[in-house]
Amino acid sequence: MPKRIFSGAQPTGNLHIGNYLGALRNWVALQHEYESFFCVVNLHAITVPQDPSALAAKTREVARIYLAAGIDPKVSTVFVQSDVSEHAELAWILNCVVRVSELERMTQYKDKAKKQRENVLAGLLTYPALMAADILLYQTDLVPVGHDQKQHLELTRDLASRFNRDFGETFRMPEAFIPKVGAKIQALDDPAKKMSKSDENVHGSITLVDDADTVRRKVKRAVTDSGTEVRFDASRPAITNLLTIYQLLTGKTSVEIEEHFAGKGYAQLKSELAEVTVEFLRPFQARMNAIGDEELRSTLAEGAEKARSIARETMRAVKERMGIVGA
Ligand code: ATP
Ligand code: LTN
Repeated sequence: MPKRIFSGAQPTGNLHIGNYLGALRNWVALQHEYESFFCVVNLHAITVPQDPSALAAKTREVARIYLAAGIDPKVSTVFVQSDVSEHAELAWILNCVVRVSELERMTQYKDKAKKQRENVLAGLLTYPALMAADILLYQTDLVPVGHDQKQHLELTRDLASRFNRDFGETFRMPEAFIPKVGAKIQALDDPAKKMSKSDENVHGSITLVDDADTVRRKVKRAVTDSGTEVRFDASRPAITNLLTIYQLLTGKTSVEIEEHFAGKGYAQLKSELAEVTVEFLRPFQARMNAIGDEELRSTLAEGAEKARSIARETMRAVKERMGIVGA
């Protein structure tokens, strides 16, 4: 069987350069080496309340973002999670494999539950079972994600090996692919927090749909550290975060970048970072807008068809092993 990749992003909020640098750009780079499945995970999005029409629009926007980022639908399978009902079906089964204690230990659940206070939906707790279903349905080898998904990946592996042990070899063991640089882009307004789509403060992230003036304004407002030197330095997290974004967008090495900024101050770094980001986003947004509605619809329909044929086979094996049989 060919080596496979699966990954996805939620159609909530606005995708930001953290999502791009931590995840999407690696999907693009890896798609030629693996058989790849990139999914818009709309069933994950509803684990917190969503406005229905906004969710539908975001689902299509995220698919456009995948394509604009360079996912080639001739090479990779791009689809929407809810178009392949096997995701929900396997999620239910894995909900009967995972323990509540395991789910309650997930740090993302704990953080998000705190924000929802007493209105936490059951789906927010069981979200990792759905994520494991996404991955295991396709007999995935590699899952390119940002650092925040590491714990979910470890749980997915635990569930795969528990299922294989209890019911017989069924799932391939997936591995996380977390990039060395860019796996955790921090918020521009607070380098102690990750850049996040669900942050109420819009100044924390540069979104992939921001216009040039917005990008310049956000970079200018970004917090900096004490000191003046522009260097990669763990004790100066705000500057190191800006430098990391600059590094990934320019493809330069850290040594080249430090030489370039030697004797220049934070203001120079900000102004160059803003321009590099604007120049990255300009063609990106042009590509997004050039994708026609019909082209998008047919790409997603074909993707769902391809995904379904593989998902169906895994489900058949899962049900047979578990003794789930009907008439
Ligand atoms: P939220 O921040 O609202 O929880 P999210 O951005 O983490 O949302 P997704 O859209 O599902 O949620 O994330 C898509 C991908 O982007 C995942 O692989 C995730 O690990 C990665 N990612 C998210 N935030 C960052 C970040 N700040 N730096 C690097 N990668 C990130
Ligand atoms: N939970 C992920 C999104 C996600 C995902 C997946 C990523 C859902 N299913 C399967 C990789 C593989 C997040 O980033 N919030």
